Amino acid sequence: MLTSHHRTCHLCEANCGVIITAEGRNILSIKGDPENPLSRGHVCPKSQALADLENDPDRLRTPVKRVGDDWLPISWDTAYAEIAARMAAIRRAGGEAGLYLGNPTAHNYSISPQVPALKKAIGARSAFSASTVDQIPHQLVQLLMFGHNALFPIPDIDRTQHMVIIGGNPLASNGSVWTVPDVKKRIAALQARGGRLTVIDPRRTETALVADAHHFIRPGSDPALLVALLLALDEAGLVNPGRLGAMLDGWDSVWEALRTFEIPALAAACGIDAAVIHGLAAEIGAGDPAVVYGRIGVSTAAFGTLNQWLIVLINIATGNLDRVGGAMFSDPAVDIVGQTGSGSQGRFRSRVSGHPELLGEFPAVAMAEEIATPGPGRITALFTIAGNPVLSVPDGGALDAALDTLELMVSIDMYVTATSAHADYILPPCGPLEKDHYPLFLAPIAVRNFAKYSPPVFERTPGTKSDWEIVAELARAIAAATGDTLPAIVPPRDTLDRMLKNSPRGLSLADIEAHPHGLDLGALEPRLPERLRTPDKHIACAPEALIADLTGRFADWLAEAPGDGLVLIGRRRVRNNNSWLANSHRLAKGPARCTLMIAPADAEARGIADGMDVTITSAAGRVTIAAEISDAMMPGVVSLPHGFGHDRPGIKLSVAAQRPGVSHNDLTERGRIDPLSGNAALVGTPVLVAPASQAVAAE
Ligand SMILES: Nc1nc2c(c(=O)[nH]1)N[C@H]1C(S)=C(S)[C@@H](COP(=O)(O)OP(=O)(O)OC[C@H]3O[C@@H](n4cnc5c(=O)[nH]c(N)nc54)[C@H](O)[C@@H]3O)O[C@H]1N2
Ligand SMILES: Nc1nc2c(c(=O)[nH]1)N[C@H]1C(S)=C(S)[C@@H](COP(=O)(O)OP(=O)(O)OC[C@H]3O[C@@H](n4cnc5c(=O)[nH]c(N)nc54)[C@H](O)[C@@H]3O)O[C@H]1N2
Ligand code: SF4
Ligand SMILES: [Mo]
Repeated sequence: MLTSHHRTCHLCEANCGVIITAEGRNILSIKGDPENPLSRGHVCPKSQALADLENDPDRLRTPVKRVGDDWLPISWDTAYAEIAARMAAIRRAGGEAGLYLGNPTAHNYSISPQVPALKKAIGARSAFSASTVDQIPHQLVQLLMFGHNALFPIPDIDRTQHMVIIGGNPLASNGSVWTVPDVKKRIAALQARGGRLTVIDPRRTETALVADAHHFIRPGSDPALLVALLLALDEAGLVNPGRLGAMLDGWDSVWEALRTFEIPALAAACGIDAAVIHGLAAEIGAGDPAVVYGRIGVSTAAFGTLNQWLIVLINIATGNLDRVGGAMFSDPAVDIVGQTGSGSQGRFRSRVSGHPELLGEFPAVAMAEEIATPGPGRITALFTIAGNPVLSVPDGGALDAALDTLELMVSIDMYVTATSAHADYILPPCGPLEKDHYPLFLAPIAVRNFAKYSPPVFERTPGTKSDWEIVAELARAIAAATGDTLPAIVPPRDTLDRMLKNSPRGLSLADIEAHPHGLDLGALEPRLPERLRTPDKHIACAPEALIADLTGRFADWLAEAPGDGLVLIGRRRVRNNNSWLANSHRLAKGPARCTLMIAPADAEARGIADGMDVTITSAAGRVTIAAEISDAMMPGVVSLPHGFGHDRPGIKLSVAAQRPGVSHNDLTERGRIDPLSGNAALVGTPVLVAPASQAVAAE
């Protein structure tokens, strides 16, 4: 029998509506849902991987236990009992447990409500997640300025007249911290109404190619551009916060700090002409709605928090924060802001490097040292949920080695990956289309207020479990073994229904289920000052830590002469998804995607020809991969995608293994972080690049 299912693609933040047609369990087609109010029929090639994931023979179907180099299928009860007994013994002996939550936990609404129970059961002091290789600087800035870490300003691309994208490539990524399906059409619409897109990126990206202007920038130097833009606005008399003026605290202190800098030196430091900076300031300050947005290239940088703060300041200075066509706040069906604490900072510190906790977590870069460094409090048991930090976190080689020293490691993952290959037990969730879906964390950052619930497409295969059940049941088993008690498990649909009803819109899950294409809750509307969570409903423009970072660390950096060697940045391609979709037949097709892009002059200076194998060496490690000579690269900058390296020992990904690539994070350094947020500085790693034949000859 043919069945048709309205579903949300959960693979990336865009949350496109799809229509899946199936005959029994055989998927016949996956198409965009034209009636989805948010995605309007858009899908990208990755949507087709939903079928590959469901059917992948490499996907684990039962819990497995490591026996030597083999994996022995075991029952859930046996897995829970053995893990619980081992964890209880570790706790009795005073051992510490750690937890890593990977990116897909943000796309599975039912997992996170169960995590606190597991954290309690294993007694974990140390939680790590993908947040600290990603968006934590946004959250810190929002906590400091708006009073809640989850108050994300959303670029209102559909109504702006000038969008500036700094260090983001939504044409490949489909948008991030910005749920904006079909961004290409939205950009075309912006241009059709006479608006402009400017892209600032060290690579002429897919997004740069459709932009009205693109400027190369020296990796890591973005605060120089952002400060210069603010000063240029000021010089031209274009600082005009408008109605925001009454809400601004510390505005004068901001300018006092900014005016210690001068545009010529800043322009020289970022590699963008002063005239271009003045021109851009004139455009975004002209009074039409405009919005500046910055993503991975500026978040995962040594000045990540400073960058995000300066971006908010520009949007304030031009009167575009909380303005139609500017950077706006949502009114989502589930209001996370109203139902969670604002966020914590610095309540305790990590054992080895003394990193302050932020939102209850330590930086992901600290995981390896917390496992490897002997002494009381050392992590000897690690639980990973939907994460592959060996490939995703700086200095994967160090983590690789550290994981082997653990007494117990449990991975909740459906594959044997570079990370789960180290586990003692792998507990796999059921197929992705056997789970329900709600965009709990993504709907609140969407370009329209919307809600969509997707029931499972297929009935659960007998004997399989959803992630949330695994986390909840494992927690209870461990608690029972250690003599703790945990509250009864609340099914996720009930939690979701309660969160919906407790939100200002007061919708129920049934209300949302009545709209299989998704429920449009309207365009974003101005929400300040009511939406602010600061005690006085003011925006704290001059957080002490940021002023100090600007006038201290950044000023020192600016005074230093720039290095003249190559620096490495990353890239995303439409057909990749972080470390894990490489096992999809459909996505793996086409040209090799793990290549080192290098500018023609840099290649020539090193005797590198197109397609030649080159070695890339950093302070953390060395890899060898083919070069791709491209004039899309800024001279002095090379680009390598992350999430590859699928030939590490033990990995069982037969499609991915055919073209394994190398891991970018064998080159990134654990010591390069943004000290304010603990975020990894993934961009701008100093590297040496040489023909592989020379490296061999030298050894
Ligand atoms: N050099 C460099 N490194 C980076 C980045 C970069 O730009 N450059 N980007 C960083 C960013 S932004 C992120 S978000 C991180 C991501 O890094 P991670 O947090 O490690 O996430 P993924 O690489 O997406 O790995 C997801 C893992 O979860 C499994 N998985 C997928 N879906 C599910 C599910 O539904 N349930 C369960 N239980 N498991 C599932 C997959 O098999 C895979 O092993 O990487 C970061 N690392
Ligand atoms: N197809 C696909 N889509 C994805 C993902 C994926 O792996 N594949 N991952 C998802 C995830 S987890 C995330 S977080 C998002 C990320 O979404 P985006 O941030 O849009 O994705 P990136 O392609 O990493 O874009 C970062 C850009 O920053 C540039 N850049 C590097 N260094 C600098 C710098 O110092 N300054 C400036 N100004 N720019 C710099 C890079 O050249 C790159 O073009 O994508 C999501 N969507
Ligand atoms: S853009 Fe993202 S959500 Fe949309 S189809 Fe592609 S992977 Fe799925
Ligand atoms: Mo991410």
